[in-house]
Amino acid sequence: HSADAHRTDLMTITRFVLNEQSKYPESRGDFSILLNHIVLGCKFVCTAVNKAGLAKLIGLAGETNVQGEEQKKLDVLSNEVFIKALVSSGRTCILVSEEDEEATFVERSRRGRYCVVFDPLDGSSNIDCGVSIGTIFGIYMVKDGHEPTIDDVLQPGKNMIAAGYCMYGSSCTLVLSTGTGVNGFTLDPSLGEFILTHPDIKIPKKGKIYSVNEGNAKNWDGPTAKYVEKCKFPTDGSPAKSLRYIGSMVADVHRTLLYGGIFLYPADKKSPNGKLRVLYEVFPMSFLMEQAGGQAFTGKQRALDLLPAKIHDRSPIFLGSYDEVEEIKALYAAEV
Ligand code: AHM
Ligand code: MG
Repeated sequence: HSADAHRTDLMTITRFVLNEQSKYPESRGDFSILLNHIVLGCKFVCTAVNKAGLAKLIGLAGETNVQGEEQKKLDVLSNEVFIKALVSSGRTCILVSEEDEEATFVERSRRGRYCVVFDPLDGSSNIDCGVSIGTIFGIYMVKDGHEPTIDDVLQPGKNMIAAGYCMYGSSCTLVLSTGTGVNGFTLDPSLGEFILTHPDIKIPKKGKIYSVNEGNAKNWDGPTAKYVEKCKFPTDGSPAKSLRYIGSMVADVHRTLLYGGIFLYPADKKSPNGKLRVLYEVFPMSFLMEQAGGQAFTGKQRALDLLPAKIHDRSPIFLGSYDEVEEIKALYAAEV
């Protein structure tokens, strides 16, 4: 009988979040409305990504569409969709997107209490060959009714009230945390709904996989180099780790979350702050990792304690299974 119940009593992401929010008497349903608009953006991007190969056909017909506009690149299109969905939700006041140099301040008449930082389509080097890509987002809340300023988003990641990502992979998966654990939802294309498929995700305490762009090895610092060397040639009798690197943060982090292991984008001589952006890449993923029982470290401190000075700041990042990040921390501590 319980198997039947699973199939007929579908826990959609909307229902799940409404349930969660109803635990807080002060909740006015604003968060659920905001999330619905993020979900709409994810569904749109999912459809667009699935059609990306076919879109080329239209392009071939003359490189311009009926309106005479040049065909928009998928990342630009995704950005526009998210900005418009978030503004029209009426629940946001500041939006920070990887695609836009400046933050968007929502006009007073459509303003709400939430700030959303996001990368609408991360891993764009993977678009043209059909490899998994994703959207990453983090949410802050402006508590009192003051006039929003950029300092409302230049906040440590630990102040986020929610974070998540959507992976456009062999299926479309949305992973979300509102600060009480991590849950995964898979898009049922026939229903157009995200259904709870991965309740209460916990990352394995130890991992057998490391994930890093080893092409940068000649420029690494000592602790990173030592850690990766140990992955390949362990000295404590443990088996060597496997290397998996997609080059799409959402996909690499998703695998790390489900299978355990570690994902690294360290500093190197050429990029002393690494590559990944603090606000909308490092913070949301670190938030999810901690909520799943893992850790996230910058080489100097807990990632979620960072205070970004500018909206597009970068930071080195090591995140994943608790024990793996402990090892990295020990190597960095031994260095100073
Ligand atoms: P992007 O925002 O230009 O797509 O770059 C971010 C991506 C991440 O998804 C991924 O983890 C990283 O860049 C890979 O970088 P590299 O090609 O240097 O290994
Ligand atoms: Mg990115």
